[in-house]
Amino acid sequence: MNTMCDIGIIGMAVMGQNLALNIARKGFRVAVFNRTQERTREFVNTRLQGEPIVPTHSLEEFVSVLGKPRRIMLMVKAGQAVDEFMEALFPLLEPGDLIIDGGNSFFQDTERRLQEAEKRGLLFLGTGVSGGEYGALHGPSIMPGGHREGYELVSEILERAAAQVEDGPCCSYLGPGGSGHFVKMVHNGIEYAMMEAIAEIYDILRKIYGLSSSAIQSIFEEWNESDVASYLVEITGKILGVEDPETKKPLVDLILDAAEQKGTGKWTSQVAFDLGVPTPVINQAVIARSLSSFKEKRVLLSQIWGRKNDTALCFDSKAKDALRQTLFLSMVAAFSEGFHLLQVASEELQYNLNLVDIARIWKGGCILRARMLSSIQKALAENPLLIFAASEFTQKVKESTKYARQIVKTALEFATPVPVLSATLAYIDSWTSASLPANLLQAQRDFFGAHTYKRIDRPGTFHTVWEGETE
Ligand code: 2AM
Repeated sequence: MNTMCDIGIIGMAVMGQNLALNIARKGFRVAVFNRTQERTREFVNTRLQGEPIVPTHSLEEFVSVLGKPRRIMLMVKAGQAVDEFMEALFPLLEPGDLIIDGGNSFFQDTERRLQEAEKRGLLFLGTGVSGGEYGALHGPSIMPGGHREGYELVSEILERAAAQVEDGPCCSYLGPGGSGHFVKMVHNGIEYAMMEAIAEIYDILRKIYGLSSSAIQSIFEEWNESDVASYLVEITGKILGVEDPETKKPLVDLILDAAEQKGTGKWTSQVAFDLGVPTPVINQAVIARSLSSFKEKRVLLSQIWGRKNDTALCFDSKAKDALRQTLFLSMVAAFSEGFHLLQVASEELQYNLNLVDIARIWKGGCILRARMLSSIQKALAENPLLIFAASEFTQKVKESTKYARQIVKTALEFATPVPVLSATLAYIDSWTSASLPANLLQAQRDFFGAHTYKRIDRPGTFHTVWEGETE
């Protein structure tokens, strides 16, 4: 019997442990290593139930138990830890061996690491893994990019470990270079937007309609059987039903309203700016998290402003339907922005991405999984300018827009901030406006900076002396 391991995983925090268990339960032999040995020991003592997992205590031992070509997956903190492990592994590996970075690395770091691996004749994959701890154990969505020959060495392992949906495993080779981590970054940007859209709807329900957490829980449970059915809507319903064991109050009511972030949403916005792709819905979600973190200052200002939270509106099925349609619209807008960004990146960075396949691997395992992804697959197959404008969506989006206007108007009247819901409308309204006020912007630019402008009635570039003499 061959006792060499099929794959090795470095990093035994929960994601690494769960992925190791998942892969081992599919019948592969897995070597594991962690910088701090105690973590490996604890994993072996508390979680193994006869799975073919081989704990190792030094990198040399780890490498020595791997079958060749060696396949090594790093599940360590993004940043320096990845570089340190790569440096330490280089002298122990041989040409043709594969390193996979399964953390949330920035795609440009992945491009650099791929070059470094290539210089040594090694193969490299930068791989997004989404689905959190549960997904890692039961089947995540896996987004690998980098050397195709590298993917071929692990395709069977990764595809069997991934979530399975009706049209295959949620894992597919995405493209060269840092494309896997790029796709994961955009996945997270869309995730920020969907989370904030849900949070804004929740805020309207509690502040403007005065509903309790348990009443809102029922609404999200009901919506999880509708066109907004998704993992994030599902967990929102579950969260709202959890009681604090001590106070017996809904736990969510006791959580400080100051969000944190690790940076993938911010990266999405930064890269979108760099590539000239408008992503206002995602941007507003990133800003909303930043603004929420200034809790003390907000409390102070709310006192100066004399803000009161009096509810006034009566909640009925019409309001509920309008809110669902508003959420649907924001979700479609977030996906539209994300796929637009992927489309542009695919050309600019020569990733040659298959967008339909990306929608497919997001259908299971990951945080973005949503019923609407089947429609998005169809929409993308049409190759539309933007998803919301594909024939699969136009009618429904037009209809939802009417409801979203009512909801945003109500929120504005009650001074309840809805940055993502309103950016959704601005995004769709801007894209569908033949005329925007940028003529005035061009005139202003030409006035103060002689930046010139173009005219609608004749070709050429023009400059005007707008006021007085130039000398
Ligand atoms: P540790 O258990 O030794 O801290 C998530 O933090 C994972 O990344 C853990 O397995 C952790 O190892 C590892 N990690 C974080 N920073 C690291 C570093 N600088 N070098 C090696 N491993 C690191």
